[in-house]
Amino acid sequence: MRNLGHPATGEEAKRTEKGESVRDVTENFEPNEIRGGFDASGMRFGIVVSRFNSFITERLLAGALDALARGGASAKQSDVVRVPGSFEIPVAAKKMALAGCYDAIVAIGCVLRGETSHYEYVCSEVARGVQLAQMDTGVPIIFCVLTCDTLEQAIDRAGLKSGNKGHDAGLAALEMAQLSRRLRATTSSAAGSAGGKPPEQR
Ligand code: INI
Repeated sequence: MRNLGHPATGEEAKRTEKGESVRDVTENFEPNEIRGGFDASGMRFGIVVSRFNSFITERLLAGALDALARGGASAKQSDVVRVPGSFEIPVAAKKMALAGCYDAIVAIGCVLRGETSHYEYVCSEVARGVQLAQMDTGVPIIFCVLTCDTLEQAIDRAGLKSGNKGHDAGLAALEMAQLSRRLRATTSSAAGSAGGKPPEQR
């Protein structure tokens, strides 16, 4: 009996409904892969940095700028905006995204657990706010806000034992900036060839 709506298992998994082996049909099947590279040409980047725990955030910023520079970005292609604390990152990042001139934005902060529940509020709101800002605007906003129990954990992630998370964020910004441009180009040409109509109206 056919197993409708469920993933095939065992021997079934190796055959299509017509009985061809899966390998036969996928051998010459090469889908378009749309990827972002790490080339900053023609791109503009925004970086929002929290001054709170600046001992850490300035190191993360240096890491992010290093990654952008290695991707070929000049200083003129990158704008740095400073905010008091991580809680203020989302509003600044969203305003930058709405300006329409940035290909990607990096949000840099460091929240350290204290004795009260303040940490939880700041962490959850900065994460939620950054995600909302990128989903509302469609501009990639890279989340580089360390949320650590101790200063030592933060130091490790700002260039000591665990690399520099700012550098990782800079690379993610390069990749997402280019991926976004490519997706825009691909999806607009696909929409053009389909008469600009969504699938259900074709
Ligand atoms: N902001 C941080 O970025 N990191 C912290 O560890 C932190 N702590 O622990 O309080 C912090 N608080 C300030 C907060 O982000 C706001 O700037 C403040 O509440 C004003 O809105």
